[in-house]
Amino acid sequence: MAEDYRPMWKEMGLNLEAHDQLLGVLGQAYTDVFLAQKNRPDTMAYFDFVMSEVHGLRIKELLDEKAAGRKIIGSYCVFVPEEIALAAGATLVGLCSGADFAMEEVEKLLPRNTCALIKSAFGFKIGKVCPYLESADMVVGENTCDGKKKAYETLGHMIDNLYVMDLPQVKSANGRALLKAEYLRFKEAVEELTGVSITKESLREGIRVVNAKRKAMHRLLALRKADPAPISGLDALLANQVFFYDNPARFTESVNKICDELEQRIAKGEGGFKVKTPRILISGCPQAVPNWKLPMIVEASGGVIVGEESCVGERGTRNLTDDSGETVDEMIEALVDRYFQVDCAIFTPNTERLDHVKEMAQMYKADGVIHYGLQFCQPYLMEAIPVEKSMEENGIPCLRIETDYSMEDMGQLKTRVEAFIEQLS
Ligand code: BJ8
Repeated sequence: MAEDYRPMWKEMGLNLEAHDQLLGVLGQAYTDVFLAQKNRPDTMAYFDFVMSEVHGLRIKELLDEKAAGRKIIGSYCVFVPEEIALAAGATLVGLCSGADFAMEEVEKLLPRNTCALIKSAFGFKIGKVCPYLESADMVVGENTCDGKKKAYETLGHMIDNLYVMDLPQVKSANGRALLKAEYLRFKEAVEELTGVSITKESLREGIRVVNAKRKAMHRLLALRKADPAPISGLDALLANQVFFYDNPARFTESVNKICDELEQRIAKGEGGFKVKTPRILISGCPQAVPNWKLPMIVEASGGVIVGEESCVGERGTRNLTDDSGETVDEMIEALVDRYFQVDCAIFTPNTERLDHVKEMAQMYKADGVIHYGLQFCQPYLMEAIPVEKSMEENGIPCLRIETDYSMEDMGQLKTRVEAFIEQLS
């Protein structure tokens, strides 16, 4: 980071010492994992810059927005509609975190057998190391898995601006009605926060901006069908991660630039990997920054990741919202239609997800699927078994991984992943 942001962090109330420690770990991991890759698209330089400024320039932008009267809304789930935030003149940022922090303190508040994603969110709050969380005027939790649902009860005592969104668990008419009611309630809460009434024009614009972001991600994913793979899974995952906190218009433009470069690479038969490198689809829990453990292992073990069936991936970005509604209510309906298709493992039954994993494996010509389950994540670990069965029935090799954010099992994971990739090639 070129500029000294310490005064800014101090003013935000961050714990400077702990924050330095976190940034040091993040910077080192980024250098070791991303900058060490070969044959990266030149346009990934934008994401290198974003990551170098992840707690710097981007936070300054958010604080400048706040100074100009714009509100910042933080979210832990892809069910929180960015379109509504944008329509009310607010900015939505993702808060899920992918690193262990202040674990001893966290385990005084949460059972040890809580998934790493939830513990990480608590660690970042306890340690006062997340400028996104500290800058948020409203933090949205959601009733999804039991772990998150109950954790928000405790988090609510630690932050005074927590808003909890109820979410359906069944894809029924009642479930859809609940989602619509909750989106209307969220719209009201955001309007109250910002003092801005959402109009059909502003909602249409919010939908347009988010659709453009998602379309750029669809384009990127489609290009990954090529062999040789034009981009590493690590770089594609990074784009999916940055999706949650970058300025939306700038993000869209940057991903489209990457796609332009990848199209040229593909036309010349070039790629980041050799032709016929074993192609892997990752399916399962979200991988938030800086959780790059599994893709790093896969791509260091002779494979290339060609898709992510994940909320930090295609589960989060697929499907656009129809913006042709004539009224706010019609557009809210369109949002509900779009989001109700998200096949998170909190739904029961959730056979759509099995179909989706199979479709993705076929579409991206994956030689195998690795199911990524965070330890203690019941919804995804439970679904890992039917996913594996469905893959077997369709002749697609599948490896089930269960892990956390620590590096202790790296050796063991590498051995298993190497053996799996060996079997594919
Ligand atoms: S829509 S996947 S972002 S809830 S890993 S906290 S499920 S125990 S994150 Fe998610 Fe929304 Fe669903 Fe997507 Fe619980 Fe599992 Fe932890 Fe998880």
